[in-house]
Amino acid sequence: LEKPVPPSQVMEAVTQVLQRTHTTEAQVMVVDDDPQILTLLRTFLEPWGMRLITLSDPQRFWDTLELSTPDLIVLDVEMPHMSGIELCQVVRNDPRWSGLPVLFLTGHTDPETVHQVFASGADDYVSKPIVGPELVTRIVNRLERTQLLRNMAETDALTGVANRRKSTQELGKYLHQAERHDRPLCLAILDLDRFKQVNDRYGHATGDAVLRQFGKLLLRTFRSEDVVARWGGEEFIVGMYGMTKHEGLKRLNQVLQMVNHDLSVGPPEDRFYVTFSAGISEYPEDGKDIQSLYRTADKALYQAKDRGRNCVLA
Ligand code: GH3
Ligand code: MG
Ligand code: MG
Ligand code: MG
Ligand code: MG
Repeated sequence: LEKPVPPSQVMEAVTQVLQRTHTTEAQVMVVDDDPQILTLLRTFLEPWGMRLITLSDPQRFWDTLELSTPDLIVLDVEMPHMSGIELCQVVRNDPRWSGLPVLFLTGHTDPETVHQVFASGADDYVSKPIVGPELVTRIVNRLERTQLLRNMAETDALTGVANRRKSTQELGKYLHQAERHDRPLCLAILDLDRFKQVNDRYGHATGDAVLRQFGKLLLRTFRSEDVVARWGGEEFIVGMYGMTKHEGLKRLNQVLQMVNHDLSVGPPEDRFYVTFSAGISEYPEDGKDIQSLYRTADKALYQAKDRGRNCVLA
């Protein structure tokens, strides 16, 4: 089953990759009809902090996949009832799992099997007998690439806060949770005041720098579980699970004070003090979906602008 223990340099290389990537907390789902292989993978992967979900019956694959939402799956090629190749094809055609990395274990490395493995949409394969360090590094590299792509797809490139796509997903999850547990959720829209002036007076690059500083301040200020995102242009949103409008208003006013105190640009004789206006809505009283919550918050934002800006209204 197992090739001889690898030399210490190899283990050192694995350690380096893991230190670089911080992917050790990943959940890895392994499907193999051979229980010995499952045990072997446990001994290889668990010491690196990976959490394993092992499955010897491929017929339980879909239920397990939905329940455990792994970061990567490892599939055996030959199993009773269903081959790993068939499973991989279905995974790739399901939008929920199409981005999930799939790695194969196979005893057959003939060109036809290898071709079928990759044609099914696999990302990589490891041949049996399994060599521990090779398996670990292949898995870690794959997790690293996936994480990188995910970060790029979810992050606003200018400010580093979440982008619209990511925040819409997150808000959707929180709304489900709020409904299930009968909890409030507070949505705030923040729009920088007279931001066109920043660009006109100091140039676009300075405008960009202000947006970056503003994003940083928001990330510093809100809880890690809050949804902080750039919705577009000089407009940001914050979603606060479990918070009422009243609590949200209080926190946004604190942020406004910080911005008033900390954010300004331009030379002393031509200083621009950054301010923002914000509107707030609350689930469920102002709306039950993102669109209606957004609409209500946007109305409040409009009123805040109308009232002279640099204020928060609910
Ligand atoms: P108001 O107080 O009514 O919101 O005034 P405003 O000037 O902020 O609003 P307006 O919608 O007229 O202008 C928004 C400005 O934000 C114009 C646009 O050039 C600028 N902006 C949007 N995105 C970016 C960006 O990524 N970088 C920079 N530098 N400016 C941006
Ligand atoms: Mg098998
Ligand atoms: Mg504006
Ligand atoms: Mg505007
Ligand atoms: Mg705007």
